[in-house]
Amino acid sequence: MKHVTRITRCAALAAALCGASLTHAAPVLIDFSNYAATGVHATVSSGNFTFTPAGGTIAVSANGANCAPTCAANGTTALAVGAPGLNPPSIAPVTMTTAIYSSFRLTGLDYAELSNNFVNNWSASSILLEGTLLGGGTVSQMLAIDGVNDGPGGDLDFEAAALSAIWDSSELVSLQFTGFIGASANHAFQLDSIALDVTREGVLPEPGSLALAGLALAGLAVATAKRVRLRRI
Ligand SMILES: [Ca+2]
Ligand SMILES: [Ca+2]
Repeated sequence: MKHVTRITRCAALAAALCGASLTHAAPVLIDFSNYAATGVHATVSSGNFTFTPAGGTIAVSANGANCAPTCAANGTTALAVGAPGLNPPSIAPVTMTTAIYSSFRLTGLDYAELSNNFVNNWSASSILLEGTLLGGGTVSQMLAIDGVNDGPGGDLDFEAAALSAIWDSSELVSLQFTGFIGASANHAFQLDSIALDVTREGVLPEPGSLALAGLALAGLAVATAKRVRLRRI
């Protein structure tokens, strides 16, 4: 019985030392700063996340450049989602996924119109966010776009999302974005500064932690052997 108790203590110690390193949570900011200029792409990647349209292509916009009429600008590069008939001809939804992290929580997001012109019916007036949860199920929120947009002028074209509290407790494996005008989907918009708390499972313990765990286990084994030997004498 005493032997079983010692084994249990040893296993508990190993779990305490090694288990803490198996899950790693950290903030990540997706700001598309790894792109230097405006360009059209099949997919766009930033911060170990990839944005893929259901069809067509998507773009990176550098301070609203290369747009007619003037596109929303925030002085940096941003993700530009188009619409059928535009360049890029993005087909909704655009899905954000990662091959690095096991799950993530959405903590912040900047968004804007693609253009300052709603009249031609291709720049969205709202964006639907749909998150797929780790373990199944979905969460969603509709964000209204304010229509304030003067390109690289003095107006604040991008707005910070007022995120629902549901995102605080939602561990996501993917997040989809669809631009709407009323009930009509597949319209253009921009995204930037997507803030996340990411979780990475299965990270190996740091070499220092492993060495400490090894030393602690070796120490326990020596102490146990000494006690056994002492009792046998
Ligand atoms: Ca940016
Ligand atoms: Ca705006």
